[in-house]
Amino acid sequence: NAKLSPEKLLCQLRDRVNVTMIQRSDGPFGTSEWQQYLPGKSLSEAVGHLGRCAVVSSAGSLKSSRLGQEIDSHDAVLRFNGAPVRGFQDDVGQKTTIRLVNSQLVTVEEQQFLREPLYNTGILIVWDPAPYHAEIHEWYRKPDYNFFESYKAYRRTHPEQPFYILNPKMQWQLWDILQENSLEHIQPNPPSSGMLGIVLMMTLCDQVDVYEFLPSKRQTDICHYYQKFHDHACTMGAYHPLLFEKNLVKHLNQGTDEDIYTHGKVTLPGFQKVHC
Ligand code: NCC
Repeated sequence: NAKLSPEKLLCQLRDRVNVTMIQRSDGPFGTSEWQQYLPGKSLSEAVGHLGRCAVVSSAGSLKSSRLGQEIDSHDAVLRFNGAPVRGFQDDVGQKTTIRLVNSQLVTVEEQQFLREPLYNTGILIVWDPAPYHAEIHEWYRKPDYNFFESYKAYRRTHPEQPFYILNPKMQWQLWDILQENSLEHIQPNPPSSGMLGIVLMMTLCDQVDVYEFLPSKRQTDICHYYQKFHDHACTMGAYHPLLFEKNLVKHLNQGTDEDIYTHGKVTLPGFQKVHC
């Protein structure tokens, strides 16, 4: 399916996907009001150098996986949206270094987002689907979900917790590479939080182990490990080009097929370890 060798593809990802957080110098965020809200430290200053990292998808197949200890043995753990750890430690671990949330959660589920202690651990990053290769001003005027007020409200109540806004240019740089390496036309919607998080961790860590993004033998139609809801689209994708993301990640895997089958585990190198 993929057209480039894994080595070349890694170089494309490293060189063409610009993973940055919104900074005080980014156009519409240059106002004195925004200066009070955006974190002073950069993300790399906040996390430091990371060795082994784990990315934990929210898939139902994590249920009964007993991967918790293995996940927690990593230097940093990335989780998504409202994925809980309390009550699920045996399967998903308890460490949360970074939590990547979408703007829909921050806006539509604002009351829970502002109240739930789940969000108070680790570094938060929010992302919002932007128009294809939109300029930052255009996106700022018309975000998919207008999460900016909720972001500010959260920052006022948790000023010490690092909370970043992902620069939206990354999603389409990544989408272009997904499209170029697929034989079919991909729906023009941004990659899932899962895929964005994987590439984010490849910029921060020496090695990235991804759990249950490629489903193991526990594959199920249950959407999340923390809910009883069934939907095939959670694993295969509907809005997000999930199937294409998974094909790409499979192509890049440096671990074994056995690890995918038994643990849903994929191993990817950090970009600093990639030689182009
Ligand atoms: O479900 P979601 O994703 O929060 O899952 C996080 C990431 O885990 C991977 N995943 C999840 C379930 C599954 N069976 N297989 C998987 O591989 C995916 O990579 C996914 O990105 C999102 O991407 O942000 C998403 O968010 C939810 C929802 O908005 C949040 O959970 C907040 O409530 C979306 N669901 C709906 O809008 C109903 C989902 O489409 C995408």
